[in-house]
Amino acid sequence: MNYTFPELPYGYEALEPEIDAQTMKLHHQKHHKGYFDKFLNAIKGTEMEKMDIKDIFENISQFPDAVKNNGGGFYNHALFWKCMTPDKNKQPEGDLKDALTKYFGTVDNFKEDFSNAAATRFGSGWAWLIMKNNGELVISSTPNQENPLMGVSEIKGKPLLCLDVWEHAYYLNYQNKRPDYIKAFWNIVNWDEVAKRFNKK
Ligand code: MN3
Repeated sequence: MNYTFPELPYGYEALEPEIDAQTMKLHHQKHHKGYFDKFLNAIKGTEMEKMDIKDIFENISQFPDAVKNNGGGFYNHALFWKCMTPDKNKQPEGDLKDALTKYFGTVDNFKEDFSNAAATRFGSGWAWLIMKNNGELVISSTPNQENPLMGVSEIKGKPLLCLDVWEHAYYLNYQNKRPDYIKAFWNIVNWDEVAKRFNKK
C-alpha cells in the first residue's frame, strides 16, 4: 500500500479555543509525522509493504512492536483529525442519533460514558466509539497507540469516533486537567464524519 501523510482538514488555529494552535501544530507536524515516518521505516522491505493496513492491524501480534506503535499512531491520528471540525457545537442526527439512543439511552448518556472511558484510561491512550460486526455500538479505550482494529485489542470493531488522551494532546492548554479537555472535545466533534463512517457498510 502507498501511504501519504494527511494534511489537517482545517488550519492549526481552527479549533481554538478548544484546542490551541501550538498543540495542533506540534501534534500534527511532530507527533503524527513521527509515527508516520517510523511506520514506513518499520514496514520497509517486509511483506507488510504489500498488505492493507487493516490486515496488518488484524495480524499485529505477528509483527514487531514498532509496527503496532507507529502504524497505530499513524492511523489513529489520521482518523482523529477527521473526527473534529471548526464547525462547532453540532449534534448527531438521523440514524446515528437513533443508534446512539438505542445503545446508550440518550446522546448525553453516550457522551458521559465516552468521557468516562477517556478520563479513566490510565496513562496514554485513546477512547473509541466503535461498531461491532453485528452492528452494535460500543465504547472502549485502548492503551498507547493500539486501536480496535488490532487483533490484540480487547474489544474489536470499526472505529467511528476517537479521542486522543495522551498528554501531548492537551497538556499545553489544559495541563493535568484531562476532564476539561474531554469536555471541550464535544464542541468540536465532526458528527458528519462519524455518521459517514456509521452509514458505510
Ligand atoms: Mn497524539
